[in-house]
Order: sequence, then C-alpha cells, then structure tokens
Amino acid sequence: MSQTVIDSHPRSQNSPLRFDWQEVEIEALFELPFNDLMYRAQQVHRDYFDPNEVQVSTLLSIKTGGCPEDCAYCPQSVHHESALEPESLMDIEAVADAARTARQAGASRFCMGAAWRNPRGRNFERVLEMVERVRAEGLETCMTLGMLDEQQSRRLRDAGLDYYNHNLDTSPEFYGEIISTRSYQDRLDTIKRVRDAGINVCCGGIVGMGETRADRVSLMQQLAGQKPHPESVPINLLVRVEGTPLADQADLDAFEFVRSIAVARILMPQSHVRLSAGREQMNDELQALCFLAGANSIFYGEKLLTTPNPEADQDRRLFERLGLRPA
Ligand code: SAM
Ligand code: DTB
Ligand code: SF4
Repeated sequence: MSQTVIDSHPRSQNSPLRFDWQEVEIEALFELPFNDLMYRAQQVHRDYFDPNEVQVSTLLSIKTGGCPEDCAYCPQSVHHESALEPESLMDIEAVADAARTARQAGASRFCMGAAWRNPRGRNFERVLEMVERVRAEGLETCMTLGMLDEQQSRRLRDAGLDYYNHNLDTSPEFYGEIISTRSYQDRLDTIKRVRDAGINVCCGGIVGMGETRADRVSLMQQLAGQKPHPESVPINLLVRVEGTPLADQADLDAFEFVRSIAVARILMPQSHVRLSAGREQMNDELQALCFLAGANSIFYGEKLLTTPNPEADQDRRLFERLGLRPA
C-alpha cells in the first residue's frame, strides 16, 4: 500500500487489521510530520478503544537476579557487574499478599517476572500455584518466566494464566548486539507455543538501545506480522542500569519514542499498547504525548521488576489532570 492510499482511507476503513505491513510503509509512518502521525494514531485508536481509558498492570519480580542469559540491558544477568543481590523464588503467600495490595491500589492485572532462562522442576510447580492464588484475588494474571516448552504452556493455561509476556526486544538485525545466549527464533518459538496453548500474548520490545530507526521499523514489522497480533504490546524505553553494557547509552530523542508508540498503535489497532519501562525518566507532558499517540496501558506501582517506576500517587494525579480512567 502506498503512502497516498494510507492518507486517502475513508474514516470507516482507518484501521483494518493487517499482518503484511511492509518496511517501506512502516518507515513512511515514522517519517510523517509529527502532527499527522498523532492524528492518524488517534483515529485508529478511537476506532477500537475508549480514548480516555488506560489499562493498569502491576509488576512483581518473583525471582530476582542470577540469570544465566546475557541480555545487555538487564541488571539481572550474571554476566554484568550490576549490584543486584540474587533472590530465590518468592513464597506463594507473599505473592498473594502483593497481588491483594495491587488490586486495592487499583491494578487490574498482576504481572509476575522471574529471572530465568526457562522455568524448571519444583519452581515451576510453585509458579502454577501462584497463578491460581493471584486469580483468586480477583486479578488477571500475567507471567514472564523465559522460554517455555509445549507442556509448560499448556499447564500454565490450565492453571488459569491469562497472559504470557515474552518480548522480541529488538529487530532480528540488531538482536545479536544485545543477546547471544538465546536466539530470535527461540523467542518466536516460545511465543508460538504460548499462542497455541490459548494464552493471550504480551509481546513487545525495547527502544533506545542504540538501534537505528530501520531497526525500530523492523521490530514493528515483526510484532505486527504475528497473526493474531499480540493482545498486549509493551514498548519499553531502555532503563540504563549501572554495571550493564548499556549503562552509558545515549538518550533516544523523546519524539522518536512517541513515534514508536504511534506506529505500534497504527499497526496493531486492536492491541493494548503499553507505555512500559522508562516512565521514571519522562515528565508528565511526554507521557501525555504517549497517551495521545495511542498508548493505553501502563505499569503502575513504585517498582518495575528491579528499577523504580513513578509513585502510584503521582500516576493518580496524572490520570486526574488528563481525565484518564484506569481500567
Ligand atoms: N527472564 C525472562 C525473559 O527475559 O524472558 C523474563 C523477565 S525479563 C526482565 C522481561 C523483559 O523486561 C525483557 O524482555 C525486556 O524487554 C524488559 N527489560 C529488562 N530490563 C530492561 C531495561 N533495563 N530497560 C527496559 N526494559 C527492560
Ligand atoms: C516488559 O516488557 N517490561 C517489563 C515486563 N515486560 C516484565 C519489565 C521492565 C523491566 C525494567 C527493568 C527492571 O526493572 O529490572
Ligand atoms: Fe535474564 Fe530476562 Fe534479564 Fe535476559 S531479560 S538477563 S533472560 S532476566
């Protein structure tokens, strides 16, 4: 589809679901004048969502640090000098307590993350119980535990897991600069197993790692090429953590971040696009632009997995100022 066709779409056909976006088309979206891109993203957004509603998820690291993988951005990798104390898998009761607190604070989904290459043995059995307990607290459940096999995917589904998060992280072309211990194909394979098991897919990436715009285009093409699109698409801005190889990475232009959100919104009209890691580095005005660009989900609560996130009070004030409703 050429640029002219995109612009001349009648409003009723703004947002057909497509899985065949070409790089030139995605590049053309990135290159639109900022106001045109925002306008188009809002149009698409309004075709599928209430524009003033934002889904709210809370994160909990259920197993922290000591990870054998070498992801260059991650403070939990044993390959880096980040000063993180490894912690073993949490008690089920402590997880249930944290879920209750999150629900009382207004979260609708509880996302549990473990610093594993993949779950194994007794730990996996405990994780299944966590899913059941968190559901019983009245929350949607999400987990991110690394790679899964078919049987594990099915057992998580049977335990009632609503979402599994597994990110592509970046383009296939740039991927080798960031991770050597797990291949891009490994990630695609896990995502497929999760999908085949009937669990909703949460899959996105990180921007600001030194990738080029062409890499961001290619990441978006990979995400939007999945059929169906991932139900949740987290767009993370790199959190630069001392001791990781990316600690001194240069700033990404803030407008390029907003553009990335807008492009994700346009390519995946029906998906929740999450303004994920990196909000601590953003002011309210920049976050408002991200919502305008079509972000309709955030992580809520003062901690992501290991790094700070804005205080819940601060987010409540921001929602009030913008007339946004948590969902
Ligand atoms: N270990 C599991 C895995 O990687 O599959 C699950 C947890 S891992 C921390 C989940 C995701 O968090 C990563 O895929 C990455 O996209 C994101 N993430 C980790 N560290 C980050 C950072 N410093 N900045 C932004 N995003 C980050
Ligand atoms: C995702 O895409 N972002 C979240 C969640 N999925 C698991 C994690 C962000 C982690 C940021 C760095 C940290 O706090 O350790
Ligand atoms: Fe391990 Fe996940 Fe961190 Fe990679 S991102 S080092 S797999 S915890």
